[in-house]
Amino acid sequence: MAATGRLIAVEGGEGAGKSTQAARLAATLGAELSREPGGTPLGEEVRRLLLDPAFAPLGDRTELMLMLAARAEHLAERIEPALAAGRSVVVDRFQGSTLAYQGYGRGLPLEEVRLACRLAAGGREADLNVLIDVPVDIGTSRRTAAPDRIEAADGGFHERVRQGFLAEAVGDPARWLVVDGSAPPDQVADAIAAGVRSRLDLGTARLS
Ligand code: Z5A
Repeated sequence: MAATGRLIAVEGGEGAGKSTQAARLAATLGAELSREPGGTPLGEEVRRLLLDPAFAPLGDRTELMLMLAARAEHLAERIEPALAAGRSVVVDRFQGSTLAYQGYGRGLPLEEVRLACRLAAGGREADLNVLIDVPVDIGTSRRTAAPDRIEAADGGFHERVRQGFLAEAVGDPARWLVVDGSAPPDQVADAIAAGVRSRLDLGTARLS
């Protein structure tokens, strides 16, 4: 295990398989598993409000600020203490989702979203962002429940989100790993393990 914990974010659109793969990666690494929005009692309450269709339409800046309030608490209460104690954290969504959804998707100015993210996170960024990429129609076809407030946005929104994730990954290849999420789950897990192994020094025995 590395002396300092690492923060790995698993990112992607709806139905990409993030929750499935984040849990598998955390188990493989012996890392803590968490999610955003959420991860703390306050964050889970904010998540409930954010996803509730009863609050549609919600202002784009309101949505951004609620996402970031949940993140600030998540970092203070869980992520920073874990990293400081040498424990790695795998988080199901993080800053990449804010850029993709509130920036590219909702259309808030990207530089403002980046600035707000830095403020909320005290500059903390994921050491590695794993983007599980799937076409929007494949992700939507995996839906098993009624759409929440954000899932209910139109297909154009979700396509902008997908292209936004890909643009972020292309723009910062050292911090992003892109895997094909339309492959079977075991194949996706193998691609993620191999990519994480090649990018981060995380006790490679656990990933072999
Ligand atoms: N959001 C935001 O706007 N801004 C932010 O800053 C943050 C978040 C942090 C809630 O997130 C919303 O918050 C999200 C973005 C927004 N809204 N949207 N859309 P969430 O984590 O709940 O997101 P989600 O995309 O709605 O989760 P999801 O639909 O549950 O998808 P997933 O986690 O990517 O997939 P999964 O649960 O692992 O799998 C879904 C189904 O597909 C399940 O039946 C699996 O068995 C199946 N599956 C998984 N992998 C495969 C493969 N490889 N093949 C076939 N089937 C598969």
